[in-house]
Amino acid sequence: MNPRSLALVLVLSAAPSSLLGCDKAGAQQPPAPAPPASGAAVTGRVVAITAGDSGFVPSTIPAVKGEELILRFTRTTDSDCLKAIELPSLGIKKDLPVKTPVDVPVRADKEGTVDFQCWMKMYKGKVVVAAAK
Ligand SMILES: [Cu+2]
Repeated sequence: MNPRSLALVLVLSAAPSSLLGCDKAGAQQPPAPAPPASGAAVTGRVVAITAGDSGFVPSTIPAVKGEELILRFTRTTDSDCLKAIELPSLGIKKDLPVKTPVDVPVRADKEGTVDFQCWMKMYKGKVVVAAAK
């Protein structure tokens, strides 16, 4: 056996064990950390919105395209009318416990309006997204 073929044998015999080691290392990796709780990772302008007997205050929220908002709804009425809210265009529905702020992140990624409303579609409000300057 000449030195060149010996080297080849060494490479070939080393390959499977290095692959095995690679697999083993992969299997031993800890699972990816759990994603943060809903809303925790979103940063943006917080807009406090009161959901009370007269509906949403404010009911119109101006925004600029590209902006990230956190709509912080606080229900101040015992009325079941506002026990839940929805943002149909974003497919978001959330319960609104009394006097408990509920954050709804909204990415204003296109011009137009993003409507929000009580679950009965009685009270309504909207985020109005304008073009970035
Ligand atoms: Cu309602």
